[in-house]
Amino acid sequence: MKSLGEEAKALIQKATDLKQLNDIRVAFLGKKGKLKNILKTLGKLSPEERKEIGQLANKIKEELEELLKSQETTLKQKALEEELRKEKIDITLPASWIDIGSSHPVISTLIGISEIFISMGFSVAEGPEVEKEEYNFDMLNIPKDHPARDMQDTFFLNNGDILRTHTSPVQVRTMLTRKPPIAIIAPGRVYRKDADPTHSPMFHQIEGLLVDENVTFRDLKGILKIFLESVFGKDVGIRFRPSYFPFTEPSAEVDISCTVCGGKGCRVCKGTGWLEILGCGMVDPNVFKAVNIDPDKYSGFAFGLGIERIAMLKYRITDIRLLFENNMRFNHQFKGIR
Ligand code: FA5
Repeated sequence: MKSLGEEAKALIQKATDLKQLNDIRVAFLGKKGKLKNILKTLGKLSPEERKEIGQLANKIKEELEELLKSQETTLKQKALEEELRKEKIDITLPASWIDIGSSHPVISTLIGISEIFISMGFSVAEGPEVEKEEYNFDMLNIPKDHPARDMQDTFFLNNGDILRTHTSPVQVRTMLTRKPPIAIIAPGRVYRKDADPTHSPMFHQIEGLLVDENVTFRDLKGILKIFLESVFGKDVGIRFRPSYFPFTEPSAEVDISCTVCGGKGCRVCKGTGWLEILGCGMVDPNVFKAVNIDPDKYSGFAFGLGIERIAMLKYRITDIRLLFENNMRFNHQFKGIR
């Protein structure tokens, strides 16, 4: 029995994992274990011998149990240390790169321009991109045979509606629902059958409309001068050139001195030193009549500008299509720029 105890102790101390330890426990102390087997033979001994051997068996059992317990603690501790070692995270390794998004240059230009007009007291109005011909053309004094209505220029839907070709229908919608004084801007997407380095089939415009008593062309010039100087700087040259829009009379187009050559003449401005930037004019009395505003009492001005055109001039982008390709290497150049 003593040598059995020694054998068990040696095995317990050599055990390298918890399973081995359990096998040893079963082999020596289990119901059919070696110690139990010896105790079964005690019947053959005298009562004194039985007592002595019984006490010895208990002592060996207690010693083995104690040893098993302490070895189990040691092995559990070892297993835990091994697990922690495997799961250890090396916080000195560089982290994987997380790319943080930013505003698209068209959107940041749009927000920047809107903020300039909002600071002058204009509020923001919106209208639908799928529009009625009535609002996009008729009520803006654009005759039925005007070339802009041609299938070549306008996207028509099967039900006769169109994709708005400019933001000017928001003027009509606003004047139908609100009475003067009115001072709004209407930013949004517009659509035309156009595609080349400076024209895109979908682009953004900002419409401006101010209606009140005694509004003059001078007010229009003043507001646009403040706006253009805020975007392009105080030194920018500004000129108003007579033009024609069916919904304004008189009408003008506004040019700024070329942002690339500073007015000397280059490829971008086609040698003229000037770049066209927006259309504008005094609201035509026929438009006022269509929306039930008295043209003898009220006057107003309107303007419309292309956001992409302004973004291109501001950031010297030479092809409008770059703005819509979503090439991240291109877009990232404008991170944090307003
Ligand atoms: C108009 O759309 C008028 N509604 C502007 C207006 C409003 C005039 C109120 C008077 C009063 P126009 O077609 O010129 O005008 O377009 C205005 C601007 O949109 C242009 O100066 C140009 O910057 C931009 N633009 C026009 N077509 C495209 C296109 N296909 N892609 C990108 N920008 C364009």
